[in-house]
Amino acid sequence: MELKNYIAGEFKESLSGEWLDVEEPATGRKYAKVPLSNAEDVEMAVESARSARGQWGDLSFEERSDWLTRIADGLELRREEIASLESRDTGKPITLARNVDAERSISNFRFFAEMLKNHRGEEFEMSDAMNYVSSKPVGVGALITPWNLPLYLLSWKVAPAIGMGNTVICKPSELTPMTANLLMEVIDEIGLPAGVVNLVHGDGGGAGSRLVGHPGVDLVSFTGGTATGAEVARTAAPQFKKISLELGGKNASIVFGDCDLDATVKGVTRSAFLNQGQVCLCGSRVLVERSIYEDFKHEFVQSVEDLRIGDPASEDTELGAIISRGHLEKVEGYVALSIKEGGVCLTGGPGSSVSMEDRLKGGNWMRPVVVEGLPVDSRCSTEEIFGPMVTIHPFDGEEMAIEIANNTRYGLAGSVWTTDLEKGRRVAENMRTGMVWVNTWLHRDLRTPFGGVKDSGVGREGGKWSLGFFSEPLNVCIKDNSD
Ligand code: TXE
Repeated sequence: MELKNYIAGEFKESLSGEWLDVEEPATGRKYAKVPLSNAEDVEMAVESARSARGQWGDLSFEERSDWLTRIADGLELRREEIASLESRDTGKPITLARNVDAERSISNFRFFAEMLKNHRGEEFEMSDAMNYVSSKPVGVGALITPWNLPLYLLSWKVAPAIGMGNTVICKPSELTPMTANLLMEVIDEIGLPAGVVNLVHGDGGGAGSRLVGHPGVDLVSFTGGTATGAEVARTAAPQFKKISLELGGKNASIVFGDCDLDATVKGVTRSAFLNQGQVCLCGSRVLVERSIYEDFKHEFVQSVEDLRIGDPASEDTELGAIISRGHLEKVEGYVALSIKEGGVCLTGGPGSSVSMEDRLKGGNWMRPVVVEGLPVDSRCSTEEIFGPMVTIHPFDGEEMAIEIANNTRYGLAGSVWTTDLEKGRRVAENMRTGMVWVNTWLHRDLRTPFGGVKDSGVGREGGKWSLGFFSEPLNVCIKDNSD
């Protein structure tokens, strides 16, 4: 299958004539090609988005809300296709692709459609004048997304961006382009005005960085690795573009002695290994109060070993394949490093490969790994690994737990597991992150702010934070001088 760019309401081949192969993580086989777009493709996409700005920005919030609902309806009709494309493209289990990726991609459009219907400006009265604050579009947005939650994250950006009157250019990860293409098909079918949503495929250093640096792009919303985020900021900041960066994480799951053990083991296992640990929110450091360390460890390792690894297309698979050969090698490198740093693998580890059969033989497979005994400041305990490998550490008391949790350059998320809710809240308040869950994980209310601090990024998206980022407030102060 050969994908095309989507520019000015038309599917177009790249002017470069060059392609990138798309591989299926579960088999290692090439199964599609995406255009390796060049500067001219980016130029056309920016031109298309700029020409569509005026008319689109002039529509009312209600009219744009109706368009978002039509996109959601179009995606709804292809819900199962989204799930199977996403599962094949990323290697994630089909049940996860169905219940999380397909579900959230549709609800992102519905959620923002609803928010827009109720969107009103603000008023601030003075003794002698009145202020009216209205939201204006920023202009053209570059929306750059990673491979772990392809349509979920793209829809999270497209919906509020066009909802607030911007026109956009999407640049999905070159590793997982399929559902972005499906979204363009839906947008084309429903007849969204040409140029409002454009898409250029290609690599980060090519199409991605050209978009970020293009003077015709007014804002950049980026989700991906921290090093790439720094590069995006370096390029965009001197042009004073609005930037939102959602980057990596090294999130702690803090387990107290008074937790509900069964529910916590289940919750911490899910938080550590969902999507093979390839979610920026994954709890990759498990901190356990010493009083229950041995009991918890035993139950946790058992629960990790019970996870069913297998064909992503199979309904009972719980752990699928790793996104790419390169990424698998990176994660395996960390497993080897953990031994050098003094760790002991409680399950999985160097050499404990997964033997898959038939068509899955050439895929990127690895067993989940749990490592104990590492210093809390070791590389494996503080760097983002982004795979099915977690470290486990004992702690004594709240203060020590907080200190270890904060001992990393990242600050995205975390979770606290305790039946003492007051303590849960106290600990959460002291974690230097953007989000903390108590007795749950990845429990999302789309109205809440999403994003992190420190090297986990800049800014927040979600609910009114998205509407704020994707718009410019205009304050008009009116004084009535007539008597
Ligand atoms: O991300 P990249 P990758 C982390 C994780 C992973 C690492 C690298 O640690 O190992 O990032 O993953 C585009 N200008 N996360 O290589 O490179 C690129 O084409 C503009 C965390 O996939 O950051 C893709 O569309 N764009 C993360 C997107 O940026 C550029 C999820 C992300 O690619 C670019 C995924 C450039 N110079 C990985 N270079 C999370 N926080 O959820 C690349 N891109």
